Amino acid sequence: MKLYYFDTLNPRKACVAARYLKSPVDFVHVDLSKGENRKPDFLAINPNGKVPALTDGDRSLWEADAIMCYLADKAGSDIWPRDARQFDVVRWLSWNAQHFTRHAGVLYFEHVIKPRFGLGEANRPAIDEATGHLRRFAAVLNDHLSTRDWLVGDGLTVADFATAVTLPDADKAQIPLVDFPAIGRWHDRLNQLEAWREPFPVRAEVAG
Ligand SMILES: N[C@@H](CCC(=O)N[C@@H](CS)C(=O)NCC(=O)O)C(=O)O
Repeated sequence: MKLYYFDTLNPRKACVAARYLKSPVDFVHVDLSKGENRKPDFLAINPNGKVPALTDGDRSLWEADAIMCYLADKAGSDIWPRDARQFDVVRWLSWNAQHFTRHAGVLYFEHVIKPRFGLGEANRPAIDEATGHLRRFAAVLNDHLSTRDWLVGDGLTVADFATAVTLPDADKAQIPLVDFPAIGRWHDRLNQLEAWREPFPVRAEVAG
């Protein structure tokens, strides 16, 4: 299998899952800053021109959440449970995409991606709007996590990887977590996983 990635938010989920599962993938760096994601070879794998993407023989798969589930299924891992917990995992994946990371992602884009790639000044109205929405949904997440260690059942699932994906950059992205201590404790638990702390391969030219 080949996992196409760049060291940004959505590929992070797929790379964490691959590392955690010790999936037999070759990591392929796609440099978004050089437009490698818009080249015909890559568009043949993902017509959206976005990372992550996975190939497994003739099969190609895109969307980070789907890739996490695919890798977990292939590994026979319980982070993609095969019982009624699966509905809860899908619920949190969906909720996260539509609500939590939807707004946290705006803050990540404005405060992390824009300065990193020289994309101009932060958009203050967009930040204020995202912060307001985020507070509302962070309260739901915090409440849920105040009585449990993980989002679904009593074990780690891909829903945790997906929903927490902005948290490693929470300070830089100015994601307001100070009022949500259960989210902080949950992220501390994820930080105990090496795959979570170090999701991306060390690249020779970067390592020097
Ligand atoms: N819904 C997609 C989003 C993927 C995505 O937006 N990837 C970004 C990097 S974090 C990207 O490739 N952006 C390049 C572009 O849109 O040109 C997923 O979950 O995988």
